[in-house]
Amino acid sequence: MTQIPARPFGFPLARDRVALVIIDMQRDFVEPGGFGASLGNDVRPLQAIVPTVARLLAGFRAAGLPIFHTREAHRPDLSDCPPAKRLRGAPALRIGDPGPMGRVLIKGAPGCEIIPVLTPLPDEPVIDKPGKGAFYATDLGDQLAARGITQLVCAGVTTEVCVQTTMREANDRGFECLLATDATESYFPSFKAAAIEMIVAQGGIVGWATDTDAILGAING
Ligand code: C5J
Repeated sequence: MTQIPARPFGFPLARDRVALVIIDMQRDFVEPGGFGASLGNDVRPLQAIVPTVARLLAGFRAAGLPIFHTREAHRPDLSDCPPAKRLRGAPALRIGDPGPMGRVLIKGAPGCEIIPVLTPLPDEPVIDKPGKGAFYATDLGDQLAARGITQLVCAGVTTEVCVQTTMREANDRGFECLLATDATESYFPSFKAAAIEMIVAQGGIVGWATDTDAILGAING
């Protein structure tokens, strides 16, 4: 078994049971002129990780390992968006409102699409999720079980919201999760740093963390 150097200790990679999950690299979160930017967030840190996420994606493709993509995406009638989610957030622009790239986080809107450079291949499932976590109200768990996957390498945005929520959901379901620290980002640097510390705290209470070079070195080595 290959050990990937990681915090809080080496990640015990099982090549036949690992998948990459790229979370919510959507135009509305990452691009200038999208939903995230229109709320006043600086999207430059999110743009800066795009080449690293692309490298991680290419590495998994080259190794022939499974890849899943997620999108935070709601039905046009918002029947999958409870008031607790719809009515909170910045009042200026909420989920379902007409935004700069179409209706915010609604399936089919241009802003809801994954950024072009990370476009999924036809055999890479895209999980549309109405929650922050990728397991809630989706068939991700069933899809992973069907392929015998028990380990997840996680990347994407934002670290402390959808990435961390997904890792917590996965950890509770028995998955071993490794966060690619340079392939995830937040609008708030201190939140990203804190999320990484929360994940690896107490002997890896949520999972492991390391960088993309360490992951690619192990899977392509
Ligand atoms: C947020 C996400 N931050 N993908 N979504 O609302 O992290």
